[in-house]
Amino acid sequence: MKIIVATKNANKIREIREIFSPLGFEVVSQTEAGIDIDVEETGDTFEKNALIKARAVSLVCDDYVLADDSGLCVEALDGRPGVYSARYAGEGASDSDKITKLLGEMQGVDNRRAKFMTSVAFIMSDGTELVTSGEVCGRILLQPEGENGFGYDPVFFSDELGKSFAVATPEEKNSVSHRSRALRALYVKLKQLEETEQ
Ligand code: ITT
Repeated sequence: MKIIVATKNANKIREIREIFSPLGFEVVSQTEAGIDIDVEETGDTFEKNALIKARAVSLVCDDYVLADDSGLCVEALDGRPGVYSARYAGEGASDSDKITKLLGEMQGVDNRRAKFMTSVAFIMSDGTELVTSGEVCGRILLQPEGENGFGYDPVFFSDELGKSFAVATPEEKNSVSHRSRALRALYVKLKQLEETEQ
């Protein structure tokens, strides 16, 4: 099954491909599909924003479309940056700018608990919409550790892996990540749908 992924984030595409290709999906980015649209993420939840992105791309193609909206929710910051994770340090800010801002806000804060969250929206060619979510718990490190991954990975210490997501290999991150959990839940829903249609 061919799926167009409604994102401009190359790291998300890489991870979605790593997780979904072995399950038999052909993962094509919106850029590879020649779709050049910018969507304003006006929702106040990951679920709403994932649907906004998926619907916008679904309107201009006949293929199955998947969108991922995700972010880091820090307990001591009342869940921020949350849905604003990409824009936390301003439009166009680098990953290291975002990390610097986060570590600044977290200076002297004892409660470092945080979670990554993802909602995935999937739209089928007949218009059927499926939404699933995933999360992974951990804590914010005092300083960045590791070079792998992207975004906030260097300062996110995964409870389950016992290391930062940027020290973890891609396989290790994918074995527990918010994104892989949301995608696996989607896979289960797709299989159930397939079975009820047979
Ligand atoms: P699209 O909207 O085009 O998909 P985006 O990067 O703007 O790309 P989001 O609006 O979902 O995507 O923003 C999520 C931000 O949260 C992302 O830019 C990263 O900074 C961060 N993030 C999401 N998943 C992450 C992960 O697995 N590891 C580290 N940081 C992550």
